[in-house]
Amino acid sequence: MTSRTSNVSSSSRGRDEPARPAPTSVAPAPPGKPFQVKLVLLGEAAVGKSSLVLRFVNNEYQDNKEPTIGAAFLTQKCRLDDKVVKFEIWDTAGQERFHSLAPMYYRNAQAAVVVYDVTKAPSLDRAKSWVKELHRQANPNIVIALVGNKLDLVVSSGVPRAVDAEEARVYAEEMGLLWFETSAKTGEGVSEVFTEIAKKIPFDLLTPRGRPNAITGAAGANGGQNSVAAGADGRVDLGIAGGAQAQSGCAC
Ligand SMILES: Nc1nc2c(ncn2[C@@H]2O[C@H](COP(=O)(O)OP(=O)(O)OP(=O)(O)O)[C@@H](O)[C@H]2O)c(=O)[nH]1
Ligand SMILES: [Mg+2]
Repeated sequence: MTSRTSNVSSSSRGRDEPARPAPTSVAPAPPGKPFQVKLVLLGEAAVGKSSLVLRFVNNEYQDNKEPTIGAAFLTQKCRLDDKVVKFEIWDTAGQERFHSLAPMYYRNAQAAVVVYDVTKAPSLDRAKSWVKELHRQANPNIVIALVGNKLDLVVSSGVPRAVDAEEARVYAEEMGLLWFETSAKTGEGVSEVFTEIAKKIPFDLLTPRGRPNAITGAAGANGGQNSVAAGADGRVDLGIAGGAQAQSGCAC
């Protein structure tokens, strides 16, 4: 049987806001608790991390999205065969001044999405250094996806490609990573990133709702939400898109 994921609910909210009700037009979660998967996004500034999350969670896109300060926290649920996976997503700030905060967000993460911009070669170098850091310091079972974003620019806007797809794919294969090219703007490839990550999570090492597990060190039910840290300037951004209402149209 082929694996299938579908969106069952989504939210984007600040720390103190109540969870939003699940959209009504999506399938209800099957009985049983969801598997909570802590996922962190890393990558150079302006590669489109927040835009990818906004596309995945709300199926929206904003031109000229503002840089993330500290980190943003969002959740999204997907159904995968007989289980529900609840992604607890930490969208980190790519600006160098926030680098020292990153370990707080990738610590105990079960998945990481490392993003580069297909039109900016140095962003792949930065992505490679994030992969190295994750391999050195993150959970040894972490599922890592390398994602080349802004594909629309080379496909339909005539911007020259700066990162060869084959070179990135081979690198990802050698490092044991999933690899995708996406456009947060058009939505191309975005849901696949999360679908394929969900399929690779070693659920036998997790417990429903992500209770601490001796093997994985998986975060507790509120593990991610509690690990909030102020940015270098003392600010924390826990919202996205001004707390935009979650949409049911996610392509997950
Ligand atoms: N053409 C195009 N532009 C994109 C895409 N994704 C993001 N952008 C634009 O790139 C800029 C940066 O996007 P963000 O999502 O804020 O990037 P980020 O990686 O979260 O940046 P930081 O929060 O500073 O780390 C914004 O102006 C987005 O609108 C994409 O797929 N295609
Ligand atoms: Mg951002």
